[in-house]
Amino acid sequence: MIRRLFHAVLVAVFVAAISFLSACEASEQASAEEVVTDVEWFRDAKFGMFIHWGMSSQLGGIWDGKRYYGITEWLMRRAKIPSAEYKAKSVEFNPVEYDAAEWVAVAKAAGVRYIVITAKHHDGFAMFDSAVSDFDIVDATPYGEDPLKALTEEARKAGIRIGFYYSQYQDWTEKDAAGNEWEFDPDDRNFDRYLAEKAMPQLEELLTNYGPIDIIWFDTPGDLSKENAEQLRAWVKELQPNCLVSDRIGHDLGDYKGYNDGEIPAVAEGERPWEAIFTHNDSWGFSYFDYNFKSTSEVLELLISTVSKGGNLMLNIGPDGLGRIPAPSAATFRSVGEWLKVNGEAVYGTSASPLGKVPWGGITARPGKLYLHVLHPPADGMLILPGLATKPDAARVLATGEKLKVRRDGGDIFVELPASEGSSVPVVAVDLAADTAIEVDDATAVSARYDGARLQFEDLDGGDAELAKYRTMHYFGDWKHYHTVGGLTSPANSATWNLRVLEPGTYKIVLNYSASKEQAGQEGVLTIAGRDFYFKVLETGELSEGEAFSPRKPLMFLDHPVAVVHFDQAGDYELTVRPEVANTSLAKLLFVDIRLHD
Ligand code: FHN
Repeated sequence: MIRRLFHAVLVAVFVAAISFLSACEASEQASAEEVVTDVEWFRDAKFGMFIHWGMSSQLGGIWDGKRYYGITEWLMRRAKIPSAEYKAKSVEFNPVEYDAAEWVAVAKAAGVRYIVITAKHHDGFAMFDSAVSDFDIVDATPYGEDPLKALTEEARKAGIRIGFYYSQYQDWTEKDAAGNEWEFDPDDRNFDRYLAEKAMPQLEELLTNYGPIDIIWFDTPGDLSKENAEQLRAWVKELQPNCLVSDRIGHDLGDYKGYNDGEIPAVAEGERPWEAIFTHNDSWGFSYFDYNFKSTSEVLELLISTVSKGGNLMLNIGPDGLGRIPAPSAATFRSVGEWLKVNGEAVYGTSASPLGKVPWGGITARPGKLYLHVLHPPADGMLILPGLATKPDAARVLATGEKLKVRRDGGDIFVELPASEGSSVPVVAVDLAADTAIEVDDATAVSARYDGARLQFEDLDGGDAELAKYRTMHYFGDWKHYHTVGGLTSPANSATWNLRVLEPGTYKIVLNYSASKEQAGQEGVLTIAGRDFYFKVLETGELSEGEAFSPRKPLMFLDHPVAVVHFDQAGDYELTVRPEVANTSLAKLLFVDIRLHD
């Protein structure tokens, strides 16, 4: 077992002090040419609200009586609607029930620290008063008002940062922009002209007429040149030096890192602040037929998974054509906010977990403290803190202040959560002793109290497996991401996990994978506690001949039990998976489950 020794508290305090000093130095040194944007507010914000709202919200995914399942803000492109016809529909967009104060009240109650709203999406419709184009909410609709004015004012009053989404590359009503090949020939496109005549002037409006704007959220950079992306970035910074630019400006020119829609990274890359972007149901814009709204616990799980890896979660809502936030979204955001009201200390301004993987939830940290977010409370309440070598000074339930016992058992430290702890997702605040040492424990704890354990790519301890990422849609555009263990092409390639079995027990070992026709039939072997268990990969899902993988079809994952193992004593074990003979990559292995087998 590999163990790395860190003096976490000292390191954290030192790092915080250094970054504070460098921030001060940086701001003193910043000259007019070299703009240094403050990203620290963003790093600390942790929870944001994304709002997709435009004239497509009125259509809600329906055109000419036909339902277009999937993300509704793409309706114009999916139905290949001619610009003139689409534009003519703007007379039906009359969001008379829009109430900026009410939206901000929901955001405030939810505890979000920033809001990003679509100022212009790919359909080219401006949700603000634009002198550059008449295709905007003030000039082209009976509503005739600028909703962004009220929203920015209300957000600022509530102390919530505000950002504008701006589609810089796709604009389906403009022949010089990208995305509308059903009407315009891409060879005739003059993108520089589009930038000069529409995108840059509209950005100037957005960054001049609404006070300080915290983020310009660019999207789908496509084949936008580096020069164009630099030009856009420079323009934003010239107009508002403190405005952050999202990652999807392209060419790695964003002020922070962003991941794909609906993706939490297996392992966050680098030191930059980052954002995971999810929508509350499966569509970004309002849909008449998408009811797959995440529950409060699902949102909390997303939030905790993100913040325990050091990132921010920006969660989207899609208000309807009248300007109403869908009731399930308002309710869920509000109840997430209830949780944050008592547990916010464990979220805002925290950093990633310094410990190894925990089977009961996630951990966040700040100097001298750990926060244990208990998503899956074990029946006996014993929360293992893998890698903590020094017994903490104290532990208490954040919501109630109730003091909890901290116990050392063998080499491990456990916090005892009372079985009676009623709150959904309780959080425990742990005060670390001044000289706390953290040994990053790479092994995954296996115990009956956690019903076993799950091993994923990010938990690998050895071998030479590679991260194989797949994304597929169910309906159009509702991307699902899978981080699988790949690269197992020969017996010499193995995926290895270290296990720390906490007490004797019997477990069933289940591989969860997806396999194409090509992968099916290959033999693999799982080795544990010195025993080899052979298996043959089963085909999952129907794929047409020669088609290994299609991002437009759901990937089907199968539970394939391959072993029952009895550990007759607690201790360290190694589990490996490898192909028996050289072939194509063994399978798209999503996880290995070690399930209690009583
Ligand atoms: O094409 C857009 C989509 O409509 C939506 O705005 C999402 C939100 O992140 N961004 C693009 C796809 O990644």
